[in-house]
Amino acid sequence: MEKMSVFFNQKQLEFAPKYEWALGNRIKHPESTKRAESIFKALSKDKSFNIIEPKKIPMSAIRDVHDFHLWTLYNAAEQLPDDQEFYPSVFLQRAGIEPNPANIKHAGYYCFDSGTPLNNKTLSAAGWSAACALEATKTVASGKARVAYALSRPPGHHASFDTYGGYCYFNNAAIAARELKKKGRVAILDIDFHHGNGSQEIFYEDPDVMVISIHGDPREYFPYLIGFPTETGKGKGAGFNLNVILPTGTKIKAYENALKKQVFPIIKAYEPAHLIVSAGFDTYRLDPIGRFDIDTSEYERMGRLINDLGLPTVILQEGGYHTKDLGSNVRSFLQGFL
Ligand code: Q9C
Ligand code: ZN
Repeated sequence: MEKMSVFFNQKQLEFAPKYEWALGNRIKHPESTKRAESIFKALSKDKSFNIIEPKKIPMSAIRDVHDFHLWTLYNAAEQLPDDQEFYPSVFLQRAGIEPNPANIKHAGYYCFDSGTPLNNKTLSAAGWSAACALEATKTVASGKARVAYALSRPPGHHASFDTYGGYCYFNNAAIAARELKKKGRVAILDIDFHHGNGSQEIFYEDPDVMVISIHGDPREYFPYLIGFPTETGKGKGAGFNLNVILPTGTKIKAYENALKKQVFPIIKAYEPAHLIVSAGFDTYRLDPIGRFDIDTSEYERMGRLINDLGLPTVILQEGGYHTKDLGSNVRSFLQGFL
């Protein structure tokens, strides 16, 4: 039996955000280390998976996608004392001076929400998360496997070229897409409950990377200001971005319909050489943040449908905040590819 490669580095667990400010309320941070532990546990006791530790943070691949100012800023955060987490107090986009990313007080220039803290472990964890994504990508790009999974945590799809937010610091899907672009067209299918605004922005004018996101209505849910069906790409990228909004309470039947009727025909017509799945599990019926109604066993069906596209596929972990069931949900989804 062929095993699926899974990429994860224990160093990712050293970053443990404590709380977020959610619409003015201080809540326990949903993106806890328990998420990755739940997934790690579920996959390590299943013989179908082979867990591999990436050995190097891919600085140049990160530089290919992001303004180096983000790196400099996270690097400045390494000077914070243990256990202090930093939230900017000022979010001025129309600054009177050139922002200095080495000054953590300027973080608000790069940060777009109040849920994504910096501490002295952020850079390392986000770097190793990107490493997982790139190793999974190389495994697929080299033809060593048709499908691979990166336990990329912290997640990535909300981070743009020069902004961070939504618990995301480096855009793992974009890092994967840049690598895969060397071998032809790439499609990113984002099934996280939230719109993948960072991925959309990075490839908005790029006809060689199509970005498709299926998500809850931004008029009601994060990131509020972006993710509408009218956003279809720009310049050479016009027509290569697709946003599909599904209603609160969406069940597997309606989700499947959206995949089969709206999404798959577009992917097939595009004929990508590779597929990247930004796999969020905050669509789970018990998720504390997302508001869809997908059950554990139904993720396997979702996985199988995507697998039936027959494309070489890199699966990247994004959201999913019901920590107890997250591992089973991921495992179920990945089984759909086996
Ligand atoms: N009370 C991802 O799933 N805050 N990010 C929500 C809920 C932001 C989610 C507040 C949600 C970001 C990768
Ligand atoms: Zn999400």
